[in-house]
Amino acid sequence: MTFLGTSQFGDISIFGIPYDSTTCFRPGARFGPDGVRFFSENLETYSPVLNRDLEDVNFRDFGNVDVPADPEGMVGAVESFMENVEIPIMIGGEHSVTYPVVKSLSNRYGKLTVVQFDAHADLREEYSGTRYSHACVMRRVLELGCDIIQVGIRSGTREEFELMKKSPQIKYLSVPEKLPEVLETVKTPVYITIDIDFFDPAYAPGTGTPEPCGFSPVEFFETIYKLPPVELVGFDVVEISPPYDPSGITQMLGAKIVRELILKFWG
Ligand SMILES: [Mn+2]
Repeated sequence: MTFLGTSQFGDISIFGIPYDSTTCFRPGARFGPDGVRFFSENLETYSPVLNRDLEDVNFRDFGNVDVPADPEGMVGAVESFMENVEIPIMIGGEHSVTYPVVKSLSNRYGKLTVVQFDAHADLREEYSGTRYSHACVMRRVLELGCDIIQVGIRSGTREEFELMKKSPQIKYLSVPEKLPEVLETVKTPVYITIDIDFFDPAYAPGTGTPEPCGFSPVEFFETIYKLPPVELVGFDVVEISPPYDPSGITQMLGAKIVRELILKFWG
């Protein structure tokens, strides 16, 4: 199965990374890519808000990357896969899978700005014995020299929140509304990573570590529609866990995010 409306060619490449080996609480995100593809079938290709249609966009679905269970092996496998990808649209998998994608892009483009929609800071130096845990992903991204705009973070350690305040590379937005204005001043290529737990668990219950007091899909999409025309070099949606999503609404939200972001930037 491929993502809704997929054509045979194009520089925009959807792929999944079915990986959740470092998940600390409840695994299941490995089923995210195929779950999002399945629910995408229930979406229209046309976006009434954007007045654009996926049928007018050339993009491919490469299927899923074959990744080993060990974190270093996963990073290596995704990095080699990325050599054949022009514009990555990645469906996770747990959040650790964002690192090798951003690493490949930062080797290609130099300095990047990474916009992170997430409930958790993901800035730990190490977690459960690995530096590549999903709880460390943005710390690793920071080490690549990227600037990070963190949106909606409401969970983390005291040390993580102190790092958010003191690091000149990090800008923290407690609410998404300010993002369009902040992105106006960004001169580097931009990558967007969306951890589905950014949303309130009421809207996105199907995730490994749900965190109360999150945001609504309406708040998110209103922000996305207002974004300035930055040089977007890729994006991902991660941490969707179908086993905890019996109604399918989280996977459906993931599919809609993919459609709207493609149409907003490449439609
Ligand atoms: Mn995360």
